[in-house]
Amino acid sequence: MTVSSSASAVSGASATSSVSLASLAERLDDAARNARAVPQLSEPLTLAEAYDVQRRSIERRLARGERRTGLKMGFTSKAKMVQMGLDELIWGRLTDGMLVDDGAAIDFARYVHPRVEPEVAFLLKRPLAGRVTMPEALGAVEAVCAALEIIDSRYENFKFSLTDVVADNSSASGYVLGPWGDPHADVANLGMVLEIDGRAVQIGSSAAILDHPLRSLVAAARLAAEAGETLEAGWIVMAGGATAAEALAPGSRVRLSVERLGDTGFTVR
Ligand code: OOG
Ligand code: MG
Repeated sequence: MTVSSSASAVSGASATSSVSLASLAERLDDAARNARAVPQLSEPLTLAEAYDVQRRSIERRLARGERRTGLKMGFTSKAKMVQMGLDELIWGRLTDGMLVDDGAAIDFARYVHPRVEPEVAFLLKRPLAGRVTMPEALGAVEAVCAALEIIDSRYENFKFSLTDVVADNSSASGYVLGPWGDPHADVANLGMVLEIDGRAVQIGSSAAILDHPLRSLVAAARLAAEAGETLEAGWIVMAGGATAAEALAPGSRVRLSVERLGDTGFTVR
């Protein structure tokens, strides 16, 4: 009797906490779907629980028919850390529902308060799991491209703690990929110019991304493994913003040029 009641108390407690993680995932998923901001989480979460909320929120998208396409890294540059006031590497999950075709138009109304940032993306031809070296990471890369990330925090005023942003899929909202290029192109220090409406609004270098964007891929393999994930062949890995992000507005015309890798862009309507 004592044993069974304490056993049910224990399972009751874990069920309650998993229900509440599920309800946080639902809250954040709904906020993204309805483009309506929510307050920062008042529930205290560990980092592992925040990633669990993220996983659950993405599972809701997968249950609606979206397909997992990769992983995004965040806070891989000083500029991004300074802009958002956080200094730990974070990551989020990408799905095909977030892909914006190169040159396409997005609807401002489908976002809460979208921003754009210049990145580099890798396409993997082989899985990467756990601790890998830079040469191993490079060996798994099929192609590299200039990429734009559309981030959109689901929290009011784009303000969050580390666990808030992780639970919110690290603000992942959209990604735009330029033409794929040679995986052996030296991407260590490429000039990057982000233009909005024909005006250069951010100028930077791929070296701002952990001194070399490939380091971000190495970190992605390690961090994903901590959550039991392998980076899969065919996945896209977004290396993280090289500069601070810029706010988007209806009518914005966005263009990114990356030295040697080429251009990509989109518009907002
Ligand atoms: C969090 C996502 C950070 C990056 O590239 O550093 C990120 C945010 O800034 O809202 O995507
Ligand atoms: Mg980013």
